[in-house]
Amino acid sequence: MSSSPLPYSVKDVSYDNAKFRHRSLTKVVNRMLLSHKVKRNCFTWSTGKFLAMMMIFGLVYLFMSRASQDSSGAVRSTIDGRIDRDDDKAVADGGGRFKKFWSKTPRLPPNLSPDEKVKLSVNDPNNYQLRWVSRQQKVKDAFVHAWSGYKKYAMGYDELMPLSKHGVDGLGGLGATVVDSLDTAIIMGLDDIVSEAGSWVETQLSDRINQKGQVNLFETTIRVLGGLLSAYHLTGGDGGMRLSKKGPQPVIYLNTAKNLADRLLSAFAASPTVIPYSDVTLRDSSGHPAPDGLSSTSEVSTLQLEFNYLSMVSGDPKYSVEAMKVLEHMKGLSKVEGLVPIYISPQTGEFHGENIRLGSRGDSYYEYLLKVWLQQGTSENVTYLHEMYIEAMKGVRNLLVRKSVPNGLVFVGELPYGAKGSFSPKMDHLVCFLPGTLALGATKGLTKERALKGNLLTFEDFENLKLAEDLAHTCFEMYSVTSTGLAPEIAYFHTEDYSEEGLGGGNKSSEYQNDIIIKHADRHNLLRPETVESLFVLYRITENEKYRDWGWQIFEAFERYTKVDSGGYTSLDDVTSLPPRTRDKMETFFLGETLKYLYLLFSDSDFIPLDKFVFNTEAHPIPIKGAAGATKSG
Ligand code: DMJ
Repeated sequence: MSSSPLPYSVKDVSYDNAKFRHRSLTKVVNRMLLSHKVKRNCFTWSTGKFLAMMMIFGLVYLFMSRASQDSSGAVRSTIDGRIDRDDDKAVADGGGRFKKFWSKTPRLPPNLSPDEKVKLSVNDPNNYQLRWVSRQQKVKDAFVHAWSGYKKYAMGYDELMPLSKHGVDGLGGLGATVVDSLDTAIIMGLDDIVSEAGSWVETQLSDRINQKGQVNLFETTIRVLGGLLSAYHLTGGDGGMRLSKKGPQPVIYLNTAKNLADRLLSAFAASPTVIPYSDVTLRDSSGHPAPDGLSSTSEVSTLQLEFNYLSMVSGDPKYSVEAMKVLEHMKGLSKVEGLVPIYISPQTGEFHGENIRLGSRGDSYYEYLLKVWLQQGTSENVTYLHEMYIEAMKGVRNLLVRKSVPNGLVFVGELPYGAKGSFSPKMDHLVCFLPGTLALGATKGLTKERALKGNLLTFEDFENLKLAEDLAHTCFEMYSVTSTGLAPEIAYFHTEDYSEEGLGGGNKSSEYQNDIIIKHADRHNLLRPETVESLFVLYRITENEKYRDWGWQIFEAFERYTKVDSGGYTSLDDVTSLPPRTRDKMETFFLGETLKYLYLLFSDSDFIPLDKFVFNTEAHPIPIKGAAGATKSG
């Protein structure tokens, strides 16, 4: 018996599924009718036989289309949306019906548990959204781990020593970790922690404030006062977001903040000028200068967001009035292209010395020039702050920005002897707040795309945004260049005028191994937030995914080298050696800032948006006048 050729479609299935998918029904029937054998029969058969054959074809066709529709319906109800859509297309196309009829029963995915499904989807490179949801969850887990160590061994102390498993009061004894962590827990939706921290604040903090001794005005303002005010707003005070219903009524946070700020005001009252002293004794509300009589420039100019907001919500202007006098006074002082020395005297009201830097004691002066202007809704009364900020950033670009050799990393150095003295290619990790501030200043919290569309960027804004991106890259490379993937406290940069051999970060595969110099005394890492803070702001503004990827790499390095099994995370002594030597301390800003910024880096961009909130220098969000309100929760 001679074998008859297979119908075209069936033959095709075995060797070219793709081609088959694209054939239309008409084409397939035509091919069948015109196939060799059918052609011959058409010429030899009678008209009756021919008509009978056509009827059979018709019946077969009807049967097949029915079967195909049934089968596609079943598939639609059992498999995921992507296959569903393919199916719809196939049903609309007549060729698809033949395919369903002839092809094998579709293979359905195995029945997976929800967890397995998330794992599977996360590994799918296309599944961008789920990947970041899962990474955000990892950051949340890290926060829970950090808090659990603190709660177990150090509840009520300022900080946890996670290796020796006890607490220490390095900030005056106001339970700084509790208050610094509170709004992070609120933001992450960790209700149990909000309850624990909130009830500690309600039952313990006022007594501490009434009884404790000496505290630093700046540290207490940014961590404790800032933390209380954010908690107040984020739990519904001042018409805020009500992210958590746990813990005390918001007014408890506000009253505690007022009690604290009333005492902190003594640093202003005791000073002969508008520049406050650096310290306060809480129990008797007295202000005191530092032993050398000087205040840090950044410290006296980094109180205004908090004091302004307290005045706004309490209805008492005194806090804002005192704090703003500092900035108004600084406006009139002479500067070097907008840059200022890192010390100021409360006795004379003048800057002291010539040391100019954006690292310790200088940093947040520049940050608050911008943020206080933003907080006040860019009102005309504070335009001078924006002018001071713009002038200072021009000064940074002219006097402090250089490129390293051989690979051209852009960095911000220092002028320890003023503008006429020599340049130092030293950059503190603290300077890594600057990329975020520059980007925020350029678009005022809008995305770059929106700012471009609205034609809102000036020449200065473009320059600052470019510098922000270059510096963020450098800050990230300060991590990548080390063996642990974690940045040192201070880096030096190899330039035409400066080099030192044998002080690399230890990661031989980094292309910047010769650009970055890390001295022995600077190799520690205190779990600081500045780089991830800038990555968060830059991601929100540029929407460039690389900033999220960099943040994730940094988070993984924290997980690998700083996590302590019994609870908490520890600072390191040397990021260039493996395994790294550890220090026994978990700083409060790891919970208040580092983990919060990582969490927000991986969150939706309309959660705590940058055009409605400013973050104080300790990452406590404060609403912008007239802008905050209806914001997405979760
Ligand atoms: C924090 O307390 C604040 O971010 C401050 O402005 C600088 N230092 C630490 C974090 O590194």
